[in-house]
Amino acid sequence: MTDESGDRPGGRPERPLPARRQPDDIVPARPVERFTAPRQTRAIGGLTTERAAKIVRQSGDARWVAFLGLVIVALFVLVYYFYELGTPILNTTPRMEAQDQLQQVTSVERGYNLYEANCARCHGPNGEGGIGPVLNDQAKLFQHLNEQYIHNVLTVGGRYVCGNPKSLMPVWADTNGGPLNYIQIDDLIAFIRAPSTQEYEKRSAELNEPVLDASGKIETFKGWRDVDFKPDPSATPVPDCHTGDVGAATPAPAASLGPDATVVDLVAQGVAFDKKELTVPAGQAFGINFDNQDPPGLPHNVEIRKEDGTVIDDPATIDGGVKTTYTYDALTAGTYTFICKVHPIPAMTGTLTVK
Ligand code: HEC
Ligand SMILES: [Cu+2]
Repeated sequence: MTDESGDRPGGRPERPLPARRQPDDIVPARPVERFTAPRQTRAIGGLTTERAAKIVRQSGDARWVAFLGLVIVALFVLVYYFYELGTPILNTTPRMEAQDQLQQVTSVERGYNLYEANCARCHGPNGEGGIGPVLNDQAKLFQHLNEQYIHNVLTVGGRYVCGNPKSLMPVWADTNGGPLNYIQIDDLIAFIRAPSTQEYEKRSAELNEPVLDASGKIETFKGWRDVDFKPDPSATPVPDCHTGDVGAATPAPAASLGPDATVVDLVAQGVAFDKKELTVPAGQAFGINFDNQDPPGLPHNVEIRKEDGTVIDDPATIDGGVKTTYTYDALTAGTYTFICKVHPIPAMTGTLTVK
């Protein structure tokens, strides 16, 4: 049985592809008529009508499949677009933002545990201060306790940031021999700067599972930072390592002392007082002409303490390059300490004799 045998009933012989060329298929070497296809594409003469119809139908099917495929891809792109960027009508959160949000929450929740474990004993469980300065103060959180600064404090410790060789604030970053890695430092920063508008879940540090209170509810905490806080425009920027009240306006002008009141001079320079001994009369208000000759950004004050450490008078700090006259209430005879509250170091501590 050959191809040409034509023994199929009622049909012309079916030609296998490629069609064998007939001599008349050979294109003659004359100029080809424009816009005509070669003869073999025009002639489906070699096919049965059924076969030709099937081919047409099949190619129609293939086009359908291609079209559906395209529709699916187009729909996917559209849906993914809105998934990624948020839908305008349903108001869903864009995926990236949601992811960011989730990460921030996780970071704050881990930071909380790190804070309670490492920092609360000095800065208080809620950042209210204690051995260390207050941290949850809005005036501080507004600008002073920024990411960069906290990062710096935790990396080099209070010793460098506060210029206090005896600083109790340890180095935390493992790059400087501390116990915390950079992710933990970032988590701590996220926690300290967490907004008070958001509620976070307490999670167990080991299992990362929510901590339940006695009634079986998940325990939560809130951030410290009030996002709407605006500092008093007259407030001075909070100095580093500031321990006292913050956000207070610039020191009020000194109350005038009597004309015969004792006013002694004291200079601060290089994070040190120029005098270690001051003497004032007992039972009389007195003043200290205080000259901070350190560069701006290095605030000092002159606080008066009893020998047992009780603070008697705690005037506002003045910035580097500023002079002021502090006035103090009358003291009973005895020995007191005058000290810079920002730098309670030997170089900024002296003895005040009242007699
Ligand atoms: C042993 C006590 C102690 C511990 C623990 C401690 N701190 Fe401190 N921290 C201090 C003291 C004290 C200061 C003030 C620095 C100074 O006077 O030298 C300070 C200062 C700071 C400051 C600067 C505050 C400011 O207003 O400029 C930040 C921020 C801070 N600590 C964060 C932390 C964090 C976060 C932790 C936990 C990882 C921590 N501290 C653990 C004692 C401590
Ligand atoms: Cu000082």
